[in-house]
Amino acid sequence: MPAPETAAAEAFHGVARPGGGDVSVVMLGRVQHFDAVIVGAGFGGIGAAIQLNRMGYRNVAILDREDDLGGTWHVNRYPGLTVDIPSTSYSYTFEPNPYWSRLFARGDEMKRYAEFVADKYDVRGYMRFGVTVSSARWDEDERHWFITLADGTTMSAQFLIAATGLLCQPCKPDIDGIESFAGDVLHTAQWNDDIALAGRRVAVIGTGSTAVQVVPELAKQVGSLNVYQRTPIWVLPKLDFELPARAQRLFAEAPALQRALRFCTDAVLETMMVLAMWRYRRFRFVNKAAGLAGWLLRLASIRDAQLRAKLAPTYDYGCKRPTISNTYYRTFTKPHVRLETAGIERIEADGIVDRDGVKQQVDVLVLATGFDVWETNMPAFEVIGRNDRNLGKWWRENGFQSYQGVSVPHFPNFFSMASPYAWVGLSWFNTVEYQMRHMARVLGEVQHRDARTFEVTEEANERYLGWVTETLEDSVFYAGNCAGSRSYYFDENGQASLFRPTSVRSALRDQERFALSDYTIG
Ligand code: NA7
Repeated sequence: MPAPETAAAEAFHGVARPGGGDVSVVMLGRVQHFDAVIVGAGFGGIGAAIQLNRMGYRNVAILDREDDLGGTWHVNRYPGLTVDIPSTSYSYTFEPNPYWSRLFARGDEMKRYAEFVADKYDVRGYMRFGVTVSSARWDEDERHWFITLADGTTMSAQFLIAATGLLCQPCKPDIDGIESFAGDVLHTAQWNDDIALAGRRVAVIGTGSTAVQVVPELAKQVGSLNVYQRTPIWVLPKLDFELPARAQRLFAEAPALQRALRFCTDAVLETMMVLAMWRYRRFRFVNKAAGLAGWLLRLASIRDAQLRAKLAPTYDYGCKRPTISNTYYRTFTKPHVRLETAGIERIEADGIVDRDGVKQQVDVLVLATGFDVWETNMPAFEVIGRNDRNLGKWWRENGFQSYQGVSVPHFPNFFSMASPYAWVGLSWFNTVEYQMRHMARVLGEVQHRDARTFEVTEEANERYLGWVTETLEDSVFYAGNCAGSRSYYFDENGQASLFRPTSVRSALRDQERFALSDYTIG
C-alpha cells in the first residue's frame, strides 16, 4: 500500500480522523425523538444521512445491528473478497476516490472508503452500533414513527429510512443432517479467521459470486477442496490491473482524468445492462456474445471437456448475477480440487454424502450459500403504516411494489432503499444516488410547504407498477430462458421484481421530473 501523501490520502488510508455528526438529544415525553432514523450504516444509510445533512436535518440517528459501519463491506471478510464492478464506478459520483489499489478494489478498501466518506461528510456521529430494530409503527395522531429496538427501547422520528440492503440475511441451507456436522462451519458472510484451514479437508457449498472469489483463495491453503455446485454461474474474464502509487497521485491531482475513467467504466456497465437485460428481445446477440466470452474462458482454462460441460450454465446470461474471474475455472484443474455436481443427499458428522451415495470426509464446511433476499429481508424489520397496514404482509398479498423504488402508499414519511423495483445499474451506488435525489425532491417540497408529512398516492404507485411491469416484458427475465437459473432476481411469486428496468441516466433524470402531485404533502 503506498504511503499516504496528502490529507485526503491519509484519511482514506485510515490515519486517525475524528468522527463528526453533532447529535443533540430531543425528548418527546420519555422517548428520544429524531428528525430521522435511518436503519443501516452501509452505503445506503451513509448516502441517506449525507442527503439529510445537505437539507439541514441534524437530529439524525443511524442504527445498525453490527459493531461498525460499512454494511456488506464490514460484514464480509472472506479470503479473496473484492468488488466485482470496477471501483471507478463502484463509489459515490460526488466522492471519487483516487486511491484504489486496483481497478477491482479489495473488500477492505471498500470498508475504508465507507469510513472515509462517513467522516468527511460528518455522519459517523449519528451512528449507533449493536442496535437491532424490531419494528416501526406510524402514529397517525402524533404524525411520526415509533421505532422499537430488540432490547425494548422505543424512539420516535419524523422520518424513517430503511437502508437495510438487499444482501444481508445470510442463507443457511436446509440440508438434511447439517446440524449434525461435527467439524467447523463457516458462512462466507460470517467469516472467522481463527478457524484453521491450512492442510485441512474443506468443502464449499454454493457456486455464486462469493464462491467464485473464495474458491481460488481456499485452494491455495487447504489439503483438499470439494466444491458442491447446484447451478453453474456465468463467469467472464476479469480485466483487472493494479493502479500504482503514480496513477493514484495522478488521479488525485487531475480529477478530470479519474472522471474520464469512470465515464468509460460506467458506459460499459450501462450498455451491458440496458442491452443484455432490459432490451433482451432485440439485443439478445449481446447475451450470446457474453456467453461466448464465458465459453472461451472455460476452453482456455480447462482441458477436460466433461468438466467444462459441468461448469456451463444452461440459462441465458443475465438471468442471474454473473461474475468475473480469471482463476475460478483453472482452480478445478488442480489435483486437490474437485467439482461435485451429483447434488447433496445429506450431511453427516464427518462429511457430505452426495446423491450418488459417495461420501467425502470434511473437516471444514464453507457455506457460500448467499442471502435471503425475499423471505426475511423484504422488509428487514416489521413496518406498520397507516391503518395498521403491515408492509411485509401487504407485499405478500398484493405483490412486491414501490413507487420509484423508494416509497409505498400508506407508509407516510418513509423511504425504503432496499425496495422492490429499486435496483438500477450494476453498481449499488447508482441506486443509492437516484434515491438520494428522490429524497431531496420530496423533502425539499415538505420544507417548502412547511409541512410535516408526505405519502405517495395509490394512483401514482399503481401507475409506476404498471409501467415497470410492462417495460420488463422485453427483459431477459421474461423474454429469455431463465428456467433453472434459481436466481434471487425473482421473488417468491416468480416475478422479477428487484430491478428498475431502465438506464441509470434515466433513473436519475426521472427524479427531477416525477410529478410532486404523486405525493400527498401535508
Ligand atoms: P448467491 O449468488 O445467492 O449464491 C449462493 C450459492 O449457494 C448458489 O450457487 C446456490 O445454488 C448455492 N446454494 C444455496 N443453497 C443451497 C443448497 N441448499 N444446496 C446447494 N447449494 C445451495 O450468493 P453469493 O454470496 O455467491 O453472492 C451474493 C452477491 O454478492 C452477488 O450477487 C454479488 O452481488 C455479490 P443455486 O444457484 O441456488 O442452485
